[in-house]
Amino acid sequence: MGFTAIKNILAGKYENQEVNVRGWIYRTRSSGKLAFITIRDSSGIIQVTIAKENVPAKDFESATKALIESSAAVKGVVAKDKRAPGGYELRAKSFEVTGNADVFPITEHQSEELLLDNRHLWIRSRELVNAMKVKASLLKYCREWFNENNFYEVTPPTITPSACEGGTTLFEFNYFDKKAYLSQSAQLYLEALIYSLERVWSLTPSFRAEKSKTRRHLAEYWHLEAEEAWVNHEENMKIQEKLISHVCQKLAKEDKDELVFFKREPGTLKNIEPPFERIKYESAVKILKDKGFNFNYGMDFGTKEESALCSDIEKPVFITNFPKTVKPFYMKEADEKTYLCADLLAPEGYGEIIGGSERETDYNKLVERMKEQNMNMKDYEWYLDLRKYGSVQHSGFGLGLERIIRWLCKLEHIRDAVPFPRTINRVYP
Ligand code: NSS
Repeated sequence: MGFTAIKNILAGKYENQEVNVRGWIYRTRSSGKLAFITIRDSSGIIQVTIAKENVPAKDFESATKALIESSAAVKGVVAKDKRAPGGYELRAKSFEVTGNADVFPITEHQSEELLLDNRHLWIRSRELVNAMKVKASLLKYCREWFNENNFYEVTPPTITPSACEGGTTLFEFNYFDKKAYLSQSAQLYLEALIYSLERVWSLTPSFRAEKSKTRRHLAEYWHLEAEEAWVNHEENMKIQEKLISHVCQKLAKEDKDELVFFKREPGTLKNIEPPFERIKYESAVKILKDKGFNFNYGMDFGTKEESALCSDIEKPVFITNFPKTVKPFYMKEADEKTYLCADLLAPEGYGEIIGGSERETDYNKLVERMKEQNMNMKDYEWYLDLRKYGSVQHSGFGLGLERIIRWLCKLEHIRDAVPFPRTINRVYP
């Protein structure tokens, strides 16, 4: 007889049947001849009732002695019981403690720091379990969308000789006595790959030495990036709209329990359908001024400005045509002052989740811009080659997975969108 997932028992599929369940002790309480032990597996939590006379004597003894987070395998009969959390309980016939736990270092109401020090254990918490489930679904639906839309998944390097997003957030390391950097973005490599495959996407860790402490920056995050040949700025935004909408529709349909756990009403995700509003940076500056911000044309948005721009909207919004002074060298110009680019801001004040643009295809313009920004041309020779051998119009974007999870799951802090967060003052465990 195999093992049954707790979720399926709670769904009412096994009433009065004998099942085997395995998992970890979540809560435990006993009084004389009766023990109530809740067991959690990856799918849910169920109460097990152990009556002393119904199980072997050694089982009762070890079950009542076992501390929370001990692992256990239980055989029992499923019974409907209103008093049990979830409406069903398991009446044990046997209860084997398969791995005894020491006193668990995490109890209720712990400090944030203690939880982070014990992250390897805290990832068992319901909040992190549910966030990880939503993330797994998000990845599944993104992959599904790219597969259905003629994109090739590719595997770019994460060790790089140069910056993509400017030198200030680069992690440098010693690479066989040469300087190398952890990748900030796969973009430049994806740009090279479109000449082979036309439409490509990749999922890689990206690294940013972000020196400020914020609730939306990680030093290591998961970056989903796409690059498309023969695609302009407007079509690039349409691709993003369709991808985000697909993911939201699927989550609203397939992942209700996890969303509701985070108080995310699935209906709000169903509404996320194209088109998303497009607001030019210039107009965004006016909006901010009207809201009382001391903000001038040419400045970059910080957390507060972004939040103000997306706090009372229900669908994501594109902020387009940023001034050249606040964006990297590779974007195609819209006019003398601005680029053909867009940041996608999530609703409810969560801020930027995607950055994208059409790319500069003109060799001379790129060289000129790189010189203006004092970039080391030698490091980018290969990238400039791409403009020499069959340059084509192309565009792309990068989506921060943890940023999206933070929005979808209404997380206070981005670190809970990743099991082992890397931030300015934390690299352990
Ligand atoms: O810097 S981005 O805005 N753009 C790029 O890296 C482009 N080279 C992507 C491309 O076109 N292929 O970063 C893209 C997204 C951004 O919108 C955020 O969602 C996320 O990456 N991002 C971050 N997430 C978490 N932590 C940090 N520090 C972070 N930085 C960017």
